[in-house]
Amino acid sequence: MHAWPASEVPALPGKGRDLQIHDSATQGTITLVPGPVARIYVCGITPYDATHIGHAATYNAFDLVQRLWLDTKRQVHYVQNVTDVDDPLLERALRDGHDWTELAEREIALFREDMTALRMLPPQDYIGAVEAIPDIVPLVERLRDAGAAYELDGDTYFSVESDPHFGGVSHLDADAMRRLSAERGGDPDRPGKKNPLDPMLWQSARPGEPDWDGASLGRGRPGWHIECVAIALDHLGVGFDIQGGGSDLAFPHHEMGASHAQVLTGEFPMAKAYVHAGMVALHGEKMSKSKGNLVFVSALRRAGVDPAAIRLALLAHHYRADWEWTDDVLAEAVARLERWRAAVSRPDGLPADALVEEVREALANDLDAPAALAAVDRWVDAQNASDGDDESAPGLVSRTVDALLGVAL
Ligand code: 5CA
Ligand code: ZN
Repeated sequence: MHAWPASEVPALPGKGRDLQIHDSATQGTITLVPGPVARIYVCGITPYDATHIGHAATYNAFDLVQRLWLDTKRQVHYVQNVTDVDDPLLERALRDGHDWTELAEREIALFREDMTALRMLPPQDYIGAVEAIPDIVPLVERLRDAGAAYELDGDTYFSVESDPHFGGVSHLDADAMRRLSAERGGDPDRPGKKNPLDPMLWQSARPGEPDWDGASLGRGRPGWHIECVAIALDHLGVGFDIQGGGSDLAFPHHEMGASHAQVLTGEFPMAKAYVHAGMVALHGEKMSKSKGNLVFVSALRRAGVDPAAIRLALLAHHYRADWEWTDDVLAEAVARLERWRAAVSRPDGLPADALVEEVREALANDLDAPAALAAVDRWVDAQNASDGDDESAPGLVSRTVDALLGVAL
């Protein structure tokens, strides 16, 4: 599947620092020192509704990671999936009388437009679940042959007890796991399972639903967690630097994925760091497609909001915080964008070499985008209040904000 066009990333003088990032698996901050090619897998959308601000905030966090790594003069291998077949997508298509493939295609197209407008750098590999089925089936067969999967009325389940490290990504107790499993696509109450938490690896064909050739598994469709494991292992291999997503993916999705990969590769966890972004809320509740309390990026764009202002609104919140979208959040971002643009549109200004280092330092410190914005604010305020004569300064600030924060001034 094709991704979206990359905006150019200006090169900055000097070199960025290595990223210190909070890792859910070790429950602490670790310093990531990738090889010459940094490897990241970010869980993509389930395309049954348009990109909302919550999605945009999560992808913004991982875009910062990519920009930081590029600034350390590494290459980045970024993989993202699209869950283009799953229960919520099929249910929405059925509810609205649409063909599920057309619904998915339309929403993926809109997501590409939104990502492009927000200057999110694209993944090199943008892979749909459907196109990954030929890679998924043999992995499920291997799990079964290793004794880590079992059949229940034609469906194939993963046995969480086959992984001694199970629980090592999300660190939740059994009650919380059971509750979240029911909320997030699992079926803990289905009779006959060995452990209520066991997730589906391969669901046998159901009447009225799409199905594919599953070789010895029979016709059917893939489970959600094995989808991301297959795509990640296939394109990045085990031991890649970051697996990322919103905090609602820590359990069961990333937990189950790490367990699948442990049985398949002997390594745990699959990624060096499990990075989780906070949840964006609207009117006091997590923005979610299932609840419908959404602010769409595309709707804001249609209403004439500058995508750079949307991006600044996202950057004003630390990626790990849960926060609420309000009109004030957007108004502040619009005002900040105007101030910044005025400051860099002058022909000269205050030297900005120190600012480049401050932004680098802020981002390397667990992606502290609010601290980076505060540093730029300080330069902008001083610049607007003085008459510096460094002719290279406004351009350097523009390039810094563009390269490291993805904001075009
Ligand atoms: N396709 C799966 C991942 S493999 C999925 O979770 N799709 S999604 O469309 O539901 O979400 C896409 C990404 O946006 C996920 O990382 C999810 O954690 C994140 N996300 C969803 N809602 C919010 C929210 N309100 N705030 C922040 N991030 C969110
Ligand atoms: Zn995923």
